[in-house]
Amino acid sequence: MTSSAADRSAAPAGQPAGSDAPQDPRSPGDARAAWTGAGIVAGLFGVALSWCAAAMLQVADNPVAAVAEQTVRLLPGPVAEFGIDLLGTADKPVFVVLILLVLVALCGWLGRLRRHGWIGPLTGFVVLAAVGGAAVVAQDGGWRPLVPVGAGLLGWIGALEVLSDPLRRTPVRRRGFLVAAGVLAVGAAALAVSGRLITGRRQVEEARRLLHLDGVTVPEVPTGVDPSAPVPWLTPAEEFYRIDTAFSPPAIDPDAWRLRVHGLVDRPVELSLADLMARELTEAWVTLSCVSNSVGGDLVGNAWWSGVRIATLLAELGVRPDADAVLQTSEDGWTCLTPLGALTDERNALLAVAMNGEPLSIEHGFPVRMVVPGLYGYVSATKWLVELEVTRFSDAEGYWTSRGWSAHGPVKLTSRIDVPASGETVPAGEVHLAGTAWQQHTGVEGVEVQVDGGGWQPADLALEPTVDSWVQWRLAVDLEPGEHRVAVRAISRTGDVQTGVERDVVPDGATGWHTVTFQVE
Ligand SMILES: Nc1nc2c(c(=O)[nH]1)N[C@H]1C(S)=C(S)[C@@H](COP(=O)(O)O)O[C@H]1N2
Ligand SMILES: [Mo]
Repeated sequence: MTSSAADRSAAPAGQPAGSDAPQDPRSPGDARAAWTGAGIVAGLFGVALSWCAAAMLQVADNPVAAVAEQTVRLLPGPVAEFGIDLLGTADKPVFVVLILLVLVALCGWLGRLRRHGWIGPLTGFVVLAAVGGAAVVAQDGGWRPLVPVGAGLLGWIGALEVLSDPLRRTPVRRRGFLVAAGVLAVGAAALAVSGRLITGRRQVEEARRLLHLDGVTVPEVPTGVDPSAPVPWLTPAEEFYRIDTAFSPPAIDPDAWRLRVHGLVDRPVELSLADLMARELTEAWVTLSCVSNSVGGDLVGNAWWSGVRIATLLAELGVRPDADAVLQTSEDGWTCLTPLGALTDERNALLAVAMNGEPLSIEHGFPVRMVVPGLYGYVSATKWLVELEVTRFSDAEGYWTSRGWSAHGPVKLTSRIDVPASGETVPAGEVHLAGTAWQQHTGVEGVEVQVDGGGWQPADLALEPTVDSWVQWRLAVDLEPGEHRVAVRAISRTGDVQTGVERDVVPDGATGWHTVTFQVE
């Protein structure tokens, strides 16, 4: 007990060891506590590492849970029943916690043994890992579940090595030890949280896969849109731009999901997904775009949305006359404030459950999000929606509005050149120009193209099946070899001509003509 470097340093000159000075940070008792602490921190780190590895490898059970499960199986029937009786449905988690406590206590003891060398703790770790390994194999079979066990074992050894180094120095490096212990503890917590997030997400993905949404139809690309357009009419979910403040997208269990609608309404409600699906479903092509999209940018996508019209719901709930806005809140706390008018007029403002004929992906708001044609996403398109509060602009503020963006966010008239790209080289002769244009809820009447600063020429438009979707345009022009510059502008169905004045995205969306420069050879 007194042979280690830590203990030698525990009796500095002039202070008798074992005197009544237990507060001395370098006393023997304190050294023992430090070694125990090292064992415990290393133990937690290894367990967290194995848990996270199990989650990443999609192994059904992590080693601790597997040991719990197998122990319950090995218990004599009456004992197990007694436990289940006593603890009810909490029996499993309680048992896992018990095993964790025993494990951590054992690791603390192995940490103390480390003072005398590696043989004791190594033997102990290997025995514990063997127990875990036996349990996961009994549970799952195969070699895969052994990987997390191995990772945990290496985690134990590595962490204990890192922690023993400062304790074995003369004098003991207290600071070094505390810093290492702190870093490993934070690392263990981060691993445990990631493991939880990964498993949570997997469970929700499975629930999403099994979810059947009655009445949702697969999109049929309308005849009349351009099948050979450089940017396809329908944007698949995986390619749809994604903008949110979520560090990792919330994984919401669709069975547990509720939408609370309250505020300035006569009859507040709380809806489950089943309640929502019992209502009439509306499906529509709607283009969604972001206020942060720069001129010519690609923060825009077009999808077939299925959902419930928010206007009908609000009408049933009886909106008070003094209301002029709806505050939307997401599961992750993000908010936006939407003009009430955009949610109650004839447009298809939807509580969307499906995108392109499938339940929303987790990234795009599963299980329910808002889609409001004509407004930028930051004031209208809340993903992972959980709450709607009918309110007033004078009483509430949304996430981005409180950070300098405009309170109202109507989509501006926009057009884009998709081919040729700037810097591209194309063969001389007939050059094919093509792109997209949009102003949701208003609609695009025409698109004009300007070549090398000349006059504006009308482009051919494909079908725009609804004013809420984008429209594809194309134009073939004869061009001589050399450098050329092409600009585009749209004309809205209300007769507005897209402005050439260049403005930045802040506070309410960029303006200016998209221009490309390319070589003809
Ligand atoms: N919960 C939540 N919803 C959100 C956001 C967010 O940060 N959090 N961003 C909004 C913005 S700015 C846009 S442009 C759209 C983008 O939706 P998408 O990621 O499905 O394309 O979502 C909106 N909904
Ligand atoms: Mo956005």
